[in-house]
Amino acid sequence: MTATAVAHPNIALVKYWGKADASLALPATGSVSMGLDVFPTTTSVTVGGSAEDTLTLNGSVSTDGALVRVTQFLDLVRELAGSSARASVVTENTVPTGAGLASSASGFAALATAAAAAYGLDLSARDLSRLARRGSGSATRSIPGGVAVWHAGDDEGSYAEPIPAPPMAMVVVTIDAGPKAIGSREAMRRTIATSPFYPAWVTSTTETVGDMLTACAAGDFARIGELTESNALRMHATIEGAFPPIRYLNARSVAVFDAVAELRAAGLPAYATADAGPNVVVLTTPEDRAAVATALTGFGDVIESGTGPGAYLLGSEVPATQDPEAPAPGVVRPEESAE
Ligand code: 2P0
Repeated sequence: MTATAVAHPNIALVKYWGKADASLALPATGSVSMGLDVFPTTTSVTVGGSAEDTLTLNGSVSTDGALVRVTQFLDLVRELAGSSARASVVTENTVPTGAGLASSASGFAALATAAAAAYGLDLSARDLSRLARRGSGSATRSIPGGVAVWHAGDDEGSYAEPIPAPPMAMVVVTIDAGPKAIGSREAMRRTIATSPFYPAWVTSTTETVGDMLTACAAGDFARIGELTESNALRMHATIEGAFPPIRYLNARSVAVFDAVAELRAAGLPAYATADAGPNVVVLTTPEDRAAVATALTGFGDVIESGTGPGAYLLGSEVPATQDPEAPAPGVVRPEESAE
């Protein structure tokens, strides 16, 4: 059985930074995001036909930590499905991997959607979001797409769902598409263990989630924007308070924050945010996205995005052959790609 799914990244307006329970991937606070309509990840999962799980990422066979993480995730799916069959996973990721643009969000949302279908699970949107959470926290929010809240809570209660919000757009300013120096998982651990600001981050972010839900329901774009920029800077301040310190923003990132403040002063609705890397994402309105993108050309590679869809299945197919030794459609076996 093969199933193929597509998912998009999301950018948090109120950030997730820190776990309450690492084994269940429960966040310390809620978070709110906007799903993008650019940088999709397409993932096919074929169950059976191989003795071990395999992962082909952008045409290259993976044998490293990425495969370990995928296998651990598939173990959860197998447990739910009562299956011991191994799977071949083929994924095409158009997000700059590891650059702090949430490649794990679209990646695990697409994997959860495809794997659930391929293993024959019939999950509600809520349960699919809970499943994606176990792969990567931010993937929870890429299941609904759109503007979504991810609830803190226990295993049952920690899922993402869509919320009403005014029309919004984003402009992604890619300053550096290379892998970041320290992954967000390790950086979160270090922040919790050593940043004296972390308890205040948890308290203030819990409040900000409530304020953001109110602003979204009211359609108050300016309030959404100011909460977004403030919460991003609070997250970075908290991270910078770790020991040894972690600093994701560089001088060019800060220059974009300054340029966005100037755009605002000139009357454009624009608010900056940044995740675990130097790239800056600017929240704006659909009417103003082109003007914002034009103004920021020169700071980096500039890409406009509207509000994107939730994760979806492209369709399921039963492989033409039932021969367990035959390669599944579209799957590159390790021996075939060795050249
Ligand atoms: C977010 N980030 O809310 C925050 C803001 C990065 C900065 O979620 O350990 O890759 O897999 O749960 O989801 C990145 O963290 O971490 C992230 P895990 P994830 O988008």
